[in-house]
Amino acid sequence: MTKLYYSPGACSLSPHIALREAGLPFDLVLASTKTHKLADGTDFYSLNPKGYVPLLELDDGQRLSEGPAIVQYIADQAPATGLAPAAGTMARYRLMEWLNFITSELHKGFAPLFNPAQSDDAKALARTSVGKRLQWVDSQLEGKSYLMGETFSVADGYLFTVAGWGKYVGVDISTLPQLSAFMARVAARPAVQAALKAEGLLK
Ligand SMILES: N[C@@H](CCC(=O)N[C@@H](CS)C(=O)NCC(=O)O)C(=O)O
Repeated sequence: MTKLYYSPGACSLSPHIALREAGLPFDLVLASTKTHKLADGTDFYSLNPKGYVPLLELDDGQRLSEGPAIVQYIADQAPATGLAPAAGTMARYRLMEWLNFITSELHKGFAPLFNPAQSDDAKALARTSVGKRLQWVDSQLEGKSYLMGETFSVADGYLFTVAGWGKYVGVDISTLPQLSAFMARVAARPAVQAALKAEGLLK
């Protein structure tokens, strides 16, 4: 059985949503980002030397890390779902363009805000920079239900995960109408509700 190593509400929520949207069977395995241990005491570094979630373990024992690669792998297991356009098409490169933007500009842009060692000045800069990026995302959602148009893709699950961190670290997205509507639209999807419940983020 495929395993997804996750931590509640972390970036691993993105492949978690993708697995549920794809309708694939999987086990969800808690890997604390604080202790880097599994519930049975296994050192998570022995599974992923980089120490971070998400990590996907395939049926044959291979392990795949890095969120953007993992979600594309998942999408390609269920091509009929449209979670990713076919490889080699221009639309697939557009999806990769979004995934790379979300991972490098947004996901890592939020990182200083979760780091207690960062100064207030560094955090203020990070808030401004992430805020600008999210403003641009808001403009890109104008007239569209999802980043790629009317079809939900793995980039949407990733954006939903990362933009959802704003409320914990003082990045207000309520002033961004398209992004706010997008967040509500994605949150209402049954697979997303199920993922949030499974991670204990929704009653
Ligand atoms: N480049 C990685 C970054 C993953 C990442 O930042 N994971 C965080 C949670 S959102 C984590 O596990 N942090 C704990 C640690 O690095 O020890 C990816 O895109 O998958």
